[in-house]
Amino acid sequence: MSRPTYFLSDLHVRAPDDARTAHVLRFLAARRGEAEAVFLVGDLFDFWLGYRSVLFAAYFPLLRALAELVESGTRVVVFSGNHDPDPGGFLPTLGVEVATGPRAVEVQGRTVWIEHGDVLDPRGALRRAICRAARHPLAHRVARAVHPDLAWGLSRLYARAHVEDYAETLHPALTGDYFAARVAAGADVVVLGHYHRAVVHRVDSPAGERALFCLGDWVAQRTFLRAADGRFELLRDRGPDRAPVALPQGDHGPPPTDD
Ligand SMILES: [Mn+2]
Repeated sequence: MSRPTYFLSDLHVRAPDDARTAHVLRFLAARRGEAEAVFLVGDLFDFWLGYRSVLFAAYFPLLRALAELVESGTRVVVFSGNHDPDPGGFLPTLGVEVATGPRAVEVQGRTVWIEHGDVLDPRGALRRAICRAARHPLAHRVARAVHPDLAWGLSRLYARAHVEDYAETLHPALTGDYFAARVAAGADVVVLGHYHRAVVHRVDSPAGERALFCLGDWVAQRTFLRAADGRFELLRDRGPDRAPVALPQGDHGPPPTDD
């Protein structure tokens, strides 16, 4: 029997030691030797620039956790997001694979289409334009010309001004036309990050179940997708002492009480 594979996104890790980072590090540590693969589907870092010779010190615990996961025999794939559009050359030195665009992968006999989702955001042309600009190599060159300490300080201002709106449900264009097009192109399962909503959208077809999952986040949702024994389930982490709970069909925001 194959080991489970995991997908999570929008961890938005920023501090070396806050509660969010602690949850992420605990989750990744528990995957050592347990997971076949872990796909981190964008915005793993709240702010990251792929400098040639500099790393942000706040990310040392997270980078160490990724390296330890690789060393345990787990495949680790990091997708770029609109907060970390320029992965740079360091992550591959840890044995981490980097994807700067969509990827189709085979997981437990299913074809899984994975992308962060920012450049197809149906909520507005301006949002898409900003995300496309953030992914342009010239933007990365300009940003890397700023002193790293200054860039880090500016990114913290941006983070403070940027609060997720969990009231907004997923746009029907994603579960409609976008999903249909991906399935027509051969996907059995479609995985998106970026929207911070935890979405389970399963559709029965004559060829078998097809599903779209939006991964939620680790800012307020603590959600992840697990593929085990051929079954894909979106789960909510509830800490080290309680089993995660599976989310039902639907579009979910954070639970009412934080635990
Ligand atoms: Mn994003």
